[in-house]
Amino acid sequence: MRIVVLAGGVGGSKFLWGLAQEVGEKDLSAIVNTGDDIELHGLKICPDLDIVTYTLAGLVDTDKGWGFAGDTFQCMAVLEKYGQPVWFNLGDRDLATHIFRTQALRQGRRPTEVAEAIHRALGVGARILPMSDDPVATHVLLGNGPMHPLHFQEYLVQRGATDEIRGIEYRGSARARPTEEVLAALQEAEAIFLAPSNPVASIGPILAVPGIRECLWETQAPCVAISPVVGGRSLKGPTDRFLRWAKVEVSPLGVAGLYHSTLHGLDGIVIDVADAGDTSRIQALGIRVRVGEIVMHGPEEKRHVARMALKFLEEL
Ligand code: FO1
Repeated sequence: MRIVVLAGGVGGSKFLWGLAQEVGEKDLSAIVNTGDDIELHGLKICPDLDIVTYTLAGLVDTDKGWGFAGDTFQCMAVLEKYGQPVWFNLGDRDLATHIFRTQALRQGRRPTEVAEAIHRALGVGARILPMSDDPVATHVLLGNGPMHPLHFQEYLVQRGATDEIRGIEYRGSARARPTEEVLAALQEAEAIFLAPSNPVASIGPILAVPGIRECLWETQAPCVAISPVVGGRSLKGPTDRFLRWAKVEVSPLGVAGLYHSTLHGLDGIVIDVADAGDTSRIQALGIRVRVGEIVMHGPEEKRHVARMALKFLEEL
């Protein structure tokens, strides 16, 4: 079965890893958010693509959820001596990825080709596709009076996502086009999952690329979300803050409703036992619900969530 997963970084990669263990990598494609991409030290950094790649390659630092396991940060220490901003921690091995990517892009290779070269070199068999080859940069608008924009990584990492969000912009998205690879993956998909990633900051930029949402409107493939919210809180990061800004209830019901209206119909959602009370209200929207343990720490939990989602799909 050809499976496509729309994914952000840490939550998306955990779900993808579980799926890869259950169904193998051959028919698995990830369409990954690139709105978090940032240029630092003259290098193009694609955090979500790298998190997904390192996770599927079995190389990720599973404690942090990003970067290579066992990486060192000696280059950062020297950059700091040179007075360079070091708030975004780039490991020494991780830097090799950014150097290779930046060079390949400068030579004129497409971001999709470069992402493929990286994940193939690291031994990943699944297809890891940037949502677009065109640049999109997610910015968060802050401030009490006049609003000022901050790049998503500055908001998340530099400022710790503590400020109240006043707005969000997916800069460049209106001009961005999905790649042929993304369109083909969606058209050929027999099942589509929305990973347990931030619906506004991670899945939102993917759906904002003109053409992707339309593909999802038209697809015959079942579309199932895994809730990124458990018991009124984000599984990872500031998802709750972003949902509140979007005036979406911080619950599986809120997430299901958001996807249902954006996609003109969501077939199903996998929610945690802690939220079983939402079931009938989600079903009232015409969305099927599967309840189980969806918090993913260790490998067995990731495989369990994948198995549950696959079984749910069969029964839809
Ligand atoms: N997240 C942090 O909280 N602090 C960091 O210093 C940091 C560095 C980093 C470097 C490479 C990379 O691929 C990811 C990195 N992340 C870091 C994670 C990243 O900011 C976010 O988790 C994702 O963009 C959100 O999906």
